[in-house]
Amino acid sequence: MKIITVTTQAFSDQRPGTSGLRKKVKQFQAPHYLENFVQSIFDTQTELKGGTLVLGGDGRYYNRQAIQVILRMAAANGVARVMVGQGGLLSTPAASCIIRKYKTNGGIILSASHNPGGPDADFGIKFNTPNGGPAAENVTEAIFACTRKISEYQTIACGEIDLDTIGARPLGETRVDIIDPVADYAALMEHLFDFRRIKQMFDSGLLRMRFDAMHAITGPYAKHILEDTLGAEPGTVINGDPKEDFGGGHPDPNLVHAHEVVALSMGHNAVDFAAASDGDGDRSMILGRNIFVTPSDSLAVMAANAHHIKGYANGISGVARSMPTSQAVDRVAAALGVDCYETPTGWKFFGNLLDAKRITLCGEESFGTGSDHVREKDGLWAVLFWLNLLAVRKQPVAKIVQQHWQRFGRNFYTRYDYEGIDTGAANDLMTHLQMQLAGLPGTTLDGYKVDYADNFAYTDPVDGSISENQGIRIGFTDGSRIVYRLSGTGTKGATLRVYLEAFEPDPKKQRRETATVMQPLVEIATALAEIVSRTGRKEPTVIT
Ligand code: G16
Repeated sequence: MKIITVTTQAFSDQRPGTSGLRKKVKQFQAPHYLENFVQSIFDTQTELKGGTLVLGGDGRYYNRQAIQVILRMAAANGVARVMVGQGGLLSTPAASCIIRKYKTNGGIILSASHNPGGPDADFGIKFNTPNGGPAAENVTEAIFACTRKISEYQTIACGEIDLDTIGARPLGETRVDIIDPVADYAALMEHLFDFRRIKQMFDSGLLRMRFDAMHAITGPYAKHILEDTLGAEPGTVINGDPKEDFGGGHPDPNLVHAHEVVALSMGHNAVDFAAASDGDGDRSMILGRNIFVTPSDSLAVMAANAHHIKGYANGISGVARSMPTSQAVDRVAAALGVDCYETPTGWKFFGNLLDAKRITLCGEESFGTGSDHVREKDGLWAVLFWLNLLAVRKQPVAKIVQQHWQRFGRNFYTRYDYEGIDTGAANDLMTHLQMQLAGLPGTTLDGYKVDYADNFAYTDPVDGSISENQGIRIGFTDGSRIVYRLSGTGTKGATLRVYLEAFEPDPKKQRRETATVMQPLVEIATALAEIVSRTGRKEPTVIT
């Protein structure tokens, strides 16, 4: 096998964001763009030489081509073995599961998650470390530093590698294993959840559900687990065939983009339980009959009910949530007497806490929940957790959630996204907020007294690393909050996220409409940041 060294020039824009490097497909197709980033992974993650790499993606446009490029470079860089999901497919949580189960040296996951796919849409790449989780900031910064000075990369010349036939084959000195993308993940789920009980619930016709795979990666996983193994009726999984452009849709499981399954969960003929997952299978949206469970509430309900679930029956060691996620789970942690951590946005910040066994469950408002079973958030896992809970408690979703609010209080929650705004204007808006922080505590905004106002910084309790500038928090004395952040996952301009939360302990007031309850906070948040004049937007692009 002849190794070819290709001369290249560095790009200046390859710093990974919240979750890896995400750009337009066209940018990744530019000569050397993908190769430079991949070589920077091999140059910095030296244990991959002679080691094992897991490789797969969410099946979006350019997935197959990128896998061919990476396999050739892996062979040239002396990787001993590459485990590739059949067809180049691996959901993000399945990749995490496989990295851990086979004690590999890490994985490369190709995905732009919930962003649209297709020739004019988005692509992404991220490296997961041997613990199965997204690389921590010191690793992504090292990869970024390498991309800034790279001058050559290694590859080999070879024909198209067959990605579709399961089995092992040589590629130069490297062994390529094409593996079943579903089997290991499905086995892990069966270990965690009471499949017998869930199957009984489906067999007895007590529960009708729909799962929207949004033409993305979870289709094959959901069909195998929900329909073939657990006996949910055929047709339970909708939009279950992965497509390179996600059927032209936006595979983001929220009330706006997953409207098809939302509609099936509302009205007289509504199903009892519904859910959706995203492009790469790590996000989840949970719906009951005529009720949307916010991701923050879902995390809190899971924490409060974990003892009902086989895999967590011995109790949970602690919980964590990202800073903008509602404080609902904090109240559960207090009641259970376990620690609760507030981390910056980004699943990578949960890794150390999980590895150190300080937490068992964690989650984010951005439709992600997970546990110590892998080191990624996990969409189908969340669905199975709820199914197991429904099988045990034998109550509708709405009842379970309302009883939770009665016991712990309700954290009303909403998020306003202003997508694709001018980057300069977005940065100026954040600076404008920053400059007001010192003067806010003690003042009253439209009847809400400011308790604290800061720019969130996090010191990792395990390794002491510090992450600053993680979003502006304004907390009020009644427990409500406004949080502002700029997204780290967009590919066009800037996205301003405004997160709003209000606490209601009185059960008689917990059934009010979220929009009505949040309106005063929306007005304060909009005025304080001068959103309309600074961004030119009267309304957000998406409200979730
Ligand atoms: C990623 C991260 C999450 C984060 C989300 C939104 O999710 O893994 O931790 O909450 O992006 O981030 P941002 O607000 O910066 O856009 P995913 O599902 O896109 O990989």
